[in-house]
Formats: sequence, structure tokens, C-alpha cells
Amino acid sequence: MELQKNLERIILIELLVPLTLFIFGAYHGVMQVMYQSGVIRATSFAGIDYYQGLTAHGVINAIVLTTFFAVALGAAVVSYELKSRVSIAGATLALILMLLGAVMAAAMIFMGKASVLYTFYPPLMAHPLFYVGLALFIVGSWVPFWTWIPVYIRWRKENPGRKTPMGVVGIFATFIVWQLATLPVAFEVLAQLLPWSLGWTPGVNVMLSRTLFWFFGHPLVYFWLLPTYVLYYTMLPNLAGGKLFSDFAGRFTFMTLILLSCPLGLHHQFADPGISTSSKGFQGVLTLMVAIPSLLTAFTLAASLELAARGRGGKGLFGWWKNLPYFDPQVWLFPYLFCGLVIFLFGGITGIVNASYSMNNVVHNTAWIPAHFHLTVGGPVFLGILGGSLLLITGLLKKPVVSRTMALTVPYVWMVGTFVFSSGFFLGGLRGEPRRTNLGLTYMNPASPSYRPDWWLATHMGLLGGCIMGLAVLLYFIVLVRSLAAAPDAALAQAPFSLPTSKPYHDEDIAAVQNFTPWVAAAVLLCVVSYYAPVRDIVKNGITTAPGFRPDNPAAVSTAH
Ligand code: HAS
Repeated sequence: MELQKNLERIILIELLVPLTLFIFGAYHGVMQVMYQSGVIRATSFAGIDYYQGLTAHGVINAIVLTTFFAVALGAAVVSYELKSRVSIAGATLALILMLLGAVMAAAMIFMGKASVLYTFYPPLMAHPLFYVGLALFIVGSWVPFWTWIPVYIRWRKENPGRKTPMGVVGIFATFIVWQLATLPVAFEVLAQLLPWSLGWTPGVNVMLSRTLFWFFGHPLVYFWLLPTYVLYYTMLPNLAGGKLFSDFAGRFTFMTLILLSCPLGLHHQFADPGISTSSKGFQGVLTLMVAIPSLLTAFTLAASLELAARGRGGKGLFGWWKNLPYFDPQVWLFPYLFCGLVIFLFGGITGIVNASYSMNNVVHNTAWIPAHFHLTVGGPVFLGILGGSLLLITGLLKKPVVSRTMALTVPYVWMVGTFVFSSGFFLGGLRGEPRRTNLGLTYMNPASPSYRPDWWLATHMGLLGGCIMGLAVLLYFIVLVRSLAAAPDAALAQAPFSLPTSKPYHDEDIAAVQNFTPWVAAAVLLCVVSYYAPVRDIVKNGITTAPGFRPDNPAAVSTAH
């Protein structure tokens, strides 16, 4: 079935606008390693200061690009898999709100009025329009999901007894997690930060704000990951030439991520005062549990790849790994997903280190943390977005992917870049190198009394890796622009829009993973159990108000404008 023409246009805008913004996001990533390694020894470069650039890097890459991609992929998958028309009015409203919100937030960042990083923690204060932009963006991203629900209910009525397609399960899991996660942060932005930045309230309860943020911030990482899991479970086995090893494993993974994504944000606050160690310990245990669906994914996908490789003539205990289409231009998407998996092995292991309450003390707020997240959101998620966007854009425009060899080189170059970058940051982190610090001014400046020559190797590995990652982005944009410029392909133009979809090898029929309702109810209950005590403690013991600050001045401000 062809998608509705208007929907196709909306999806294309949702993919192309953030990819264009991402050029700035990626540029500021490369700038970060320049400051970090002391290549730049100044507070600013080309009129943009360090914290402004870091905020642009985080907000564009981690919030704008990822959310637009989830919404675009969701619309394509729901419409394609359910063979149904979706609400164009809803999709248009979402697009307008998200674009408006993204433009407002980006404008404030580039005008230097919102250097608050992607976590926008108070007491750093941004211009009210930054918070309004964020609120519009988040509300806009809710709208499509609300319009898909009646489509899905109708589909279930018309298809009694049929299993919900795996892609739809994954997309619904993504947006259920998003809906649960964004309510507290919407409260934080609208009830705490916006009135405070307008000067209507004298201060803000920082601990409450941080806790509301991390209630959102951890599920945010699964909101990033889940669309990539949709690509892994629905497309990867097919691209490898095989089948998904277990249908149940995919459904169970999505359902357990609904259950466990939200009630454990305190693992980002192990070092925060005012929250009891028992609450932190409880959420620490839940954090280790949320690794289980990813470990299950590792097993299921490895088994699916083995199945495919043996089908392609692979032999031996490990020899079958040779028989996968690593460099086949016909399946250029395969390496985007495969390299993401390889990177995620290391991102996942280091996540478990972070989650271990005692070890977290060693790595918290050091360069170790960006090393971890460039192997998670910067690994599988980012490669999923690059590959998925190229697939959708060329598929909708009926254009061929040109320069296929270059297209399939991108994920390998990116993988090498992230490994070099993250090895440097891990090393630096273990030696005490802080994150979110302009090292070029002090620690990496021989003229400074704080100079740390022992961080030279780590920061320069970061520099090298960051430049290799920049090269991968450049190659990707060459492929994208050349593909956009190519004439539509006559054969593709005849065929309806389609997505590669894997069939299951084991198609288990287990009712427990075929209904969202009990999982959502259990997730809400677990959130209440998990957050009741810490929120009570913070409200009771927290410092009630803190004034605002800007990153470049130790004096408090009452408004940011
Ligand atoms: Fe994390 C901090 C714990 C997963 C992102 N994380 C962050 C931050 C970000 C982030 C952005 O407990 C920084 C936030 C900030 O700005 O302060 N994280 C975890 C744990 C997991 C985890 C336990 N994180 C993610 C994912 C992210 C992400 C996913 C983005 C998408 N993280 C933490 C903690 C902190 C943290 C603490 C706070 C630290 C602090 O002190 O500030 C787990 O979910 C990970 C489970 C994953 C696995 C890996 C499974 C492997 C697979 C690949 C299989 C490969 C195959 C191919 C089949 C167990 C699926 C094989 C091929 C071969 C050749 C062998």
C-alpha cells in the first residue's frame, strides 16, 4: 500500500529538517574535542562560546534529531504495517508544534540566551522562550501517538485474533514510554522553570527539578533506543537474509521496556543529597533489571544472524560470522544496524558499571559518562537514525541510494571513530578528567597552573576519534545529497512503498505479551512505588528556592532576559 501523499511529505520534512540542523550539532561535536584537547584555548570560537556550543550539540543531536526520527518512523511503520490511513490533521499539527518549538529553542541557544546544556538543570537559567520552545516541541511529539491509537483499535476490531505487527508493538512501546516520561518534565518546565525565568517566582527547588528531569531523562534514553530496536527486530534479520529467531523475545523486550524504563532515574542522582540511600539502592537494582531486555536482544539478534549466516552457507562454531553481508551494496542498511550492535555491546557493559552504586562514585561527572553515551545514543541509536532516514527518504521519493560503497562505509568509519573517541574518554574519566568542562582554558593549557599533561593522551584520542566521527558524517551527507539529487528510479516508481520486514523463525503464541494494558498499569504502579519516597523527602527536606545563574558569571540573576 502507498502511504498518503500528505503523510509522505510530512515524514520527509520530519527527517530532512532535523538532519539539516544536525550539521550544526555535528560541527559543535567536533568543536568539543577541540576545546577538550586544548587545540582551542579560549572561551569561544567563531562567536559561539563553549557552553553555547555544548548546549547546541546536546539539544540538536539528543533531543531534536531523535524525537523527529521517532515520530517520522512511527508514522511510516504504523501506516505501512496496519495498511491504514492516519490522521493528516494530527500529523500536521504535530509537525507545526515541533518545528516551532525546535526553532524557538535553537534561536535562544544561538543567541546565547540558553546555555543550559541539554539537561537544562536549574540553577542555570535560560530565556523563557527556550522553555516555551521545549514545551511546544514535547506536546507536538505527543499528538501523532494519540491519533494512531484509534487507528490501532480499529485495526484490532477488523483483525480479531491476529497478532499486532512487531513494528507497531515497538512504535507503541516507544510512545507509551515517551508519554509516561514527559509528563513530569512538562510539569518541571511549565510549573517551575518558566515562571522562574519570567521572574514571577524568586527561586526554584533544584532537587525537585533535577528529580523530575531524571524521571524523564532515563526513559528518554529508551525512547532513543526503541526506534532502533524496531529496526533491529523487524529489519535486521531480513537484511541478513534470514528470520527473527524468536517473535516472543521481541514482544517481551518491548513490553519490559514499557515496564522498566521510567521508575529508575535516580541512578543519575546517586551523588545527589537529600535522597535516601534506600531509594537510590532500590532504583539501582531496577536499573540492573532494565539491562535484561537488552541482554535478551543481544541473544535473539545474535541467534537470528547465525540463522541467516548458516542459510548463506556459514559453517563452524564461529566461522558463520564470515557469511553475513557486511559489504554488500544491495543491503547497504545492514552495516548501519550491525555496527550499531557491535558498538552497543560496549555501551551496555559500561552502563552496567555506571548503574553499580559504588562504582558510580568513581565515574560520575567524569569523561567516562560521555564515553558511555557515545556508545549508546551515539552508537546504535545514531546509526539507526542515519540508516533509517536514508531508507525512508529514498523509499518515499522513489530514488536510488547512490554511492552505495560510500553509503556502506559510513557506519564502519563511525564505529572506528566512536571506539577511538570513547577509549580516550574512558581513559580520561578513570584519571579524573571532568565532563562538561572547557579543558583548553586550564587543564590542557601548559600556561595554566592546573595543567594536566597526564590527560594529553586521553584528550587527544578524543580529538582523533571526534574527527573520524566528523568524517563519517561528511561522507553520509555526500551520499544523502547525491541521492536527493538523483532522478527517481523508474522501477522503484512502479513498486509501492515498502519496508524490509522479517518473518519469525519461532512464532510463539504467548498471550502475556500481546496486550499493552497490564504492562502500562504495572509501569504506572512501579513509578508510584519507586518515586513516592524520594519526592516526599525532597519536598520535605529540599532547599525551597535557588536563584538563577548563567554559566559565565558567579553572580545570581533574577531573569535570563
Ligand atoms: Fe546509560 C548515563 C546506566 C543504556 C544513554 N546513559 C547515561 C547518559 C546517557 C546515557 C546520555 O546507572 C548521560 C546522561 C547525562 O547527561 O548525565 N545506561 C545504563 C544502563 C544501561 C544504559 C544500565 N544509556 C543506555 C542507553 C542509552 C544511554 C541505551 C542511550 C540510548 N547510564 C547508566 C547510568 C548513568 C547513565 C547509571 C548515569 C551515570 C552518571 O553517574 O551520571 C543498560 O540499559 C544497558 C543494557 C545494554 C546491554 C547491551 C546489550 C548488547 C546488545 C548488542 C549485541 C550485539 C550483537 C552483535 C548481537 C546489556 C544488544 C555481536 C557482534 C560481535 C562481533 C560480537
